Amino acid sequence: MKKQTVSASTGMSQINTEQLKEQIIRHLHSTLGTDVNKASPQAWWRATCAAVNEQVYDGLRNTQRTHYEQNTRALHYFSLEYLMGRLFSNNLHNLGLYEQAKQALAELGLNIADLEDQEEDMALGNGGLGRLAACFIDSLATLNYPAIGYGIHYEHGLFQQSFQDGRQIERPDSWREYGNPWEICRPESVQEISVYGYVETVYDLQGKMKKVWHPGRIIKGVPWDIPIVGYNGSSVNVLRLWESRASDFFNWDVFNSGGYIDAARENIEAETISKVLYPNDETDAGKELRLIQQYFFVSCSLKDIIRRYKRAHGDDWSDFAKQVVIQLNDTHPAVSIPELMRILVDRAEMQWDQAWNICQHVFAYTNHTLLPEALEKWPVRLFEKVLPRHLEIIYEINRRFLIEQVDVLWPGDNDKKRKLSIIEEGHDPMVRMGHLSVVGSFKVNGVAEIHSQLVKSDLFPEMVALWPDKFTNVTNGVTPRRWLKACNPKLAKLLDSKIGDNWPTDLKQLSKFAAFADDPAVQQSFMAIKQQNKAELATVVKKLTQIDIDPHAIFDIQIKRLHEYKRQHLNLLHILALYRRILQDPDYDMVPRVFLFGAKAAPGYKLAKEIIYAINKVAEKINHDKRVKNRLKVVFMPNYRVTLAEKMIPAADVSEQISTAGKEASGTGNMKLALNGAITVGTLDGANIEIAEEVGSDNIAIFGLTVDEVKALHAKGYNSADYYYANPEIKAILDWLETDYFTPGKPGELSAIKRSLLEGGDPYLVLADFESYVKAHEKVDSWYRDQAGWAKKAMLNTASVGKFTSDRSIEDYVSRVWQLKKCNITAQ
Ligand code: NBG
Repeated sequence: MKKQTVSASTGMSQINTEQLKEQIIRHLHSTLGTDVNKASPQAWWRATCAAVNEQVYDGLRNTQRTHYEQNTRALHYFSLEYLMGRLFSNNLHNLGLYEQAKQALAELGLNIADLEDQEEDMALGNGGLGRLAACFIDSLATLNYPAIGYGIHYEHGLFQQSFQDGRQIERPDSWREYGNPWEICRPESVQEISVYGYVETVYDLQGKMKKVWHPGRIIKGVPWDIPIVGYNGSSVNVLRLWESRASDFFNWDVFNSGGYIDAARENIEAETISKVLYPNDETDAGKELRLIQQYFFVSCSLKDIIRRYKRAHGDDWSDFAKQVVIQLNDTHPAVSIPELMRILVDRAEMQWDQAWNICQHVFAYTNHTLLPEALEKWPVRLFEKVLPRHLEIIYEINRRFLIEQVDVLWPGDNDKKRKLSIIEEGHDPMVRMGHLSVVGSFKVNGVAEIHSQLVKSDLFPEMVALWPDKFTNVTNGVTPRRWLKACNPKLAKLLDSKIGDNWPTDLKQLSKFAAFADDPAVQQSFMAIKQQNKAELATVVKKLTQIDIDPHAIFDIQIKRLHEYKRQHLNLLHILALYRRILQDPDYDMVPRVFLFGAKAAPGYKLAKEIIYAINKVAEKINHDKRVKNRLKVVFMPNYRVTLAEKMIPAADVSEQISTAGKEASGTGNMKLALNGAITVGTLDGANIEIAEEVGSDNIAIFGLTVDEVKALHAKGYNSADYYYANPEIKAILDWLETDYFTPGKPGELSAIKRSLLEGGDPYLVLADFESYVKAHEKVDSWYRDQAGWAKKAMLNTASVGKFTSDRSIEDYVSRVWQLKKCNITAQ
């Protein structure tokens, strides 16, 4: 075999096409046990993954050794969700091997795209929060920060969605039914954790009181490591996901006493913990199993961290907070605060104050939503049952907080105490996880400027009075490696040729592309690429939905979880308005438009499912109506997920970011679409505001009420019926939905939307924003008629959004929160 060259930094081999080919065939033989003559696409894909892993593991070993030798401070990202998507092309791109692999496979008679399609999405998340975590771990590795992601190894990720007569059907997702080539099981790092049981108060010989928790169940956590490959020979970090199993110890006892069936039942119960991802986006499930999931992964992870710390420091805890920082991705992992206290106070026998001091220097908390239904609260009685000792610890944290902090600033003010207490009083007292997270963390951040402001002013104003320096902002970002370079190779190449190829790790470089925005030749190349991407998407649409769409129409895309606050129904009302105008005026002049949706609704979220149904029914009607003459098409893509996003985003002309102002914490799809040259139709909400600042008002269509106007309208008293009666178009559309026009023979089938907007009071101000939304779209229509003008706007979008790389977010976290040092990886 030819000698491999070795990259200076990580020691990852830089192999050529010929060597890669040899490796793939070797793995086909020795790893897959098959032969070139009979290998299935799955086998080829797995053999290629194995070949890729040879490079990955070199980097992994070097990274782990370097981190160990340098005993670096490290970030521990705690998240219940990681929406990874596929890793095949991502790993190839980050290793700098994509072109070689494409070539090697071609020489073996294979198409790399077909192999890519062999991989199931790793959908261990719901939406933005989980995808953000995935972008962040990509950036952390790329920037050479020592970091580890901790989460749950769900057997079933987010459900698969299909439509039956327009209605959402859910099916379980089995992303690793036949194993997953990227994960490594680490039996040597198994942990055991406890739940249930009771707490006993005991006294030692000196009369010192001690609390002893006698757990009711022991559960085993088995770690699976997914190597996270940084871009261009940087670090290879790890995402460690815990799978739950019955503890051997526990089962053995039951088994020995003849209880085979009981032992089997215990097994199933223990395994249930990591069985499924809760499919709720921004709602709090509040179920016992969910609390156990949270505690399970947090407890396993803390034990893992402590094991690693002790290897270097023994029982000396004094450096713990110097070495370890833990980021809580929303309140989901907040139970780690009392868990660390329990370990320090009960197990390490540390004084409370000393333990609390460590905690308060270890944890930082990111808030991702202001929606009240998403702010986690756990019934005290549930906590008591599942985690009795932790409840006691939370009471003590709360008692000290109320006396030492709240009562000092507001002496004798019981209202303040009631409002700030970690325990919410009432019939069914609750543990407020947001309060616990703020009290137990040294930093709290929101995810876009406006959102961080609202966290301070509306959610935790008193906490800000107590700790003004605790609160900060880190605006979200997305990895340009996946969301431009890998998913839009043609645009990536154009950028390489015009501004050089440093932009994937230095996205501000994109601003140089602005110099070409008036250049007709570059405009044409840019638009030709968009056109090709649209044609490719049209093929995907045809395959998945049998709907023909015209790549010359405007592709207007709304992709995100289905939620009333995201207002897919506002989009629908606009579509109905256009349809009605066309029917009323056969010559209605509009640039042809294809409205594309992608969204999953939480299975228990009725209205969200009704909105999907309504869009599908309206689509059916419009797409078959000859009178429309192809001016309008509506497509609801089934089973929206990362892989579909990668196909839709490069093909978008218009990006719908239309949440009610104040409701979308940040959004990250908005960034991906703008990066790929789509023009945003959006409200002044979340990161839209910062996108508007970057791209300039000529290159974005802003509409709707502002946060302050929304507040003022609610304060004054919002009456949606006023809009219904005042605007004949609104009235006609809503009434139309009640007829059987879209559901022949079944009037009233689509009336849930009208009901929510009228009787339901229209909580998300759809009707209030309708007119201004329609106007924004008229503006977009007129912009598109000037193709050169449009090209310029689109190009300026790409050129102006360098701020929104997740590398910048990570650098912000590093300087504002984590205080990490880069660690360059050395080869041995
Ligand atoms: C979501 C917000 C998005 C934001 C992502 C990532 C939750 C609880 N929140 O606006 O709705 O972009 O978090 O920060 O999923």
